[in-house]
Amino acid sequence: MAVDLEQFAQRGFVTIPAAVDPDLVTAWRDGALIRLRDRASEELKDSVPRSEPRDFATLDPARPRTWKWKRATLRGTASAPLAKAAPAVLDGVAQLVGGVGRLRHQSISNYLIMSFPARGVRRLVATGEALGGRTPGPGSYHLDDPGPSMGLEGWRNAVLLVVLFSDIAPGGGGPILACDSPARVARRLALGGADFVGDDDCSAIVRECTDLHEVTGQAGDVMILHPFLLHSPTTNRRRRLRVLANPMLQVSDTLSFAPGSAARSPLERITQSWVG
Ligand SMILES: O=C(O)CCC(=O)C(=O)O
Repeated sequence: MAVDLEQFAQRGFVTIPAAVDPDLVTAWRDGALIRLRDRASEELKDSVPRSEPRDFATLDPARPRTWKWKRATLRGTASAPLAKAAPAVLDGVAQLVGGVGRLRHQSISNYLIMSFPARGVRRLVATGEALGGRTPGPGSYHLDDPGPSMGLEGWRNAVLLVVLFSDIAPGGGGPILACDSPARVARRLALGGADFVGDDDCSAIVRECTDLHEVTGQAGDVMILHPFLLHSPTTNRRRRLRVLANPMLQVSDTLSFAPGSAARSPLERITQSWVG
């Protein structure tokens, strides 16, 4: 299935439904809480609230009452080649970056981010009920791994994947994508001296964004995001544990994002078109 380049140019992302091998999705999702309980000292990257690895020993995967955290992230301890685990994603990314040979890595890992059902909030129960007015404040939007780049030169980050390992209903902790941010981020970078490590540039841009999209979907769906797409975590107001991965895929050379530089791919051409 070819990626809809028009949608990618307009909204900075495309969705590939049912893209990941369902057995892998089940194994990694179902293993997540067990890894957290049994191997937190080796495999926990961080949690909110911050906790000692031994605190997870009382977590019972079958009893949500014992899930005392808002979020927890597990390090990647296993990986799977995209060609086998999610071939349509590899094809889509290759189409965007100008060929699979340009990618530095072609795999996904079980680096998983869990968002637990929040406590002390009004819980959403009806299936159609949306996030409503409860959108996150501008300060929680960010770029992943912006590195020290202050301009459009030197970028290797090509696409950010959002890989759903659990079904996510509206209000179920799916991140919010600021779909009209990538062009704004590109234009800010083109001016030079940008700082996307701190909050200021991110917040200023998000305040201007109007196309905010809450990620929802089925386990196995994958969104391919432009690396300049600002996004924010949200509170999980459902009863279901939310599990996703969001690996960045890089090219091994650098991307020609600056207008006038030699674009080799739709990703570069689209980015240049945003700057004009
Ligand atoms: O967990 C999420 O909803 C988003 C995670 C995220 O944005 C990140 O880890 O950078």
